[in-house]
Amino acid sequence: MLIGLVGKPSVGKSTFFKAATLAEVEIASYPFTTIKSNRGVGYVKVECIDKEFKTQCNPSHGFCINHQRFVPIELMDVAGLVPGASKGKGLGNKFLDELRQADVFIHIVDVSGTTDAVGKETKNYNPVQDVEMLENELDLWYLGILKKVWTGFARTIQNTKQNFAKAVAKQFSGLKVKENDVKDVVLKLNYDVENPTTWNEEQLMNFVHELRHLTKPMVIAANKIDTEKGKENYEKLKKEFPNLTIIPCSADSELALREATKSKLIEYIPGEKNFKVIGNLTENTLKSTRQKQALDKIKKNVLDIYEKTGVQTILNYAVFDLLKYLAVFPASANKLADSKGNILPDCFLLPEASTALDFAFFLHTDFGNNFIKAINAKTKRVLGKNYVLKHRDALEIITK
Ligand SMILES: Nc1nc2c(ncn2[C@@H]2O[C@H](COP(=O)(O)OP(=O)(O)OP(=O)(O)O)[C@@H](O)[C@H]2O)c(=O)[nH]1
Ligand SMILES: [Mg+2]
Repeated sequence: MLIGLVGKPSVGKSTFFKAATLAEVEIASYPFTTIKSNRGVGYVKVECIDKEFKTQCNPSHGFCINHQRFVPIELMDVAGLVPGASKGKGLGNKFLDELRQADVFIHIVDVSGTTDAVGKETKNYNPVQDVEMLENELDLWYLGILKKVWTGFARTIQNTKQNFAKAVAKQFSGLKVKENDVKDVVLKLNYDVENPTTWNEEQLMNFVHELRHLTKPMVIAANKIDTEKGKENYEKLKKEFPNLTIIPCSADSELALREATKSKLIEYIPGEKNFKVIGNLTENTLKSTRQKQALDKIKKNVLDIYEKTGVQTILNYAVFDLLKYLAVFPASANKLADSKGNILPDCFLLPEASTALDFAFFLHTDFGNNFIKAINAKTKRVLGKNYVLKHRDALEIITK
């Protein structure tokens, strides 16, 4: 699973990326700081099941603090997107191609009002237009891909009576578009799919718009909420786009908290409201006074008001609310450890509506092929192959 961070230049995409991954990437206040895309590992937070088993897990991927399990996911940070990007403006549409593989987008919007449409410093800028710009550019990007082939494509479908959904899914397969996605869009729009040559420009645009919405769902991070105009602009966004999910965010604060945690200055669990000062920060030196002042500011301007920095909330929202993934643990009721003695070493993310058999195949083809039954490790109940997995399920697969 890949999460793409998108937005105009200078909004804090790389800051968000660094806060989530702690990878070394360049961050600066001028536009187009990022040219080459960055990929890294971030985490979604799941309430670990080890607590229910009265034990402490040893994850082989990710980590677990206070029974909060952090499960790895992949993130991608790309160059800033400016008006006209789909036609090659700014750094053009090359990097849009890199976003093809993303399953979901986080649109980072700068609510400080201090960066203009192309990411340059300004004052009193209204970020509402940034949301419209990005949505429009993404639609135009999809439209470009379809239009490149449309005339011949539509004619062939019509003449050879091909299945429309199948043909479009093939054309957009690089964008992870599935046949069922196209079917859903067609059903909603009710266009004549047997005669696609009759579609006009508006119909094509509506079609790609719906397809993009469905196949690249998006959440908005109202970033730089810690700034003077942050709250005001965040409220503006919410009023203008009541149907979008907009989550207040301070990527910069999350980065500071995670770095301070890494340096053992504080104890902080990503996504929580509080942190605890430890280590050298208790000393009475100039450096530690400054660091403490910075942390106090984060507490006062972000945590006390919004209860969290937003970074973890947004990642979780993208994976569990938009993509509806499920976290599933391989485990048996009597034995939670693997052969090396690691307790509950794995936690996997599976797509919505996955079954016990899907899980078996996910673990190993042999498990799938030789599946007899599954056992719910929490209840010890026997489950058949069609059992639909639930979030935080723990399952043992019994094979022939
Ligand atoms: N106040 C505040 N500043 C932030 C926040 N997040 C990022 N910034 C600042 O915004 C500026 C741009 O940050 P970047 O992360 O480089 O932005 P970007 O979107 O990756 O920019 P490009 O790579 O140029 O597209 C930097 O000066 C950051 O320190 C935040 O939450 N609050
Ligand atoms: Mg950047």
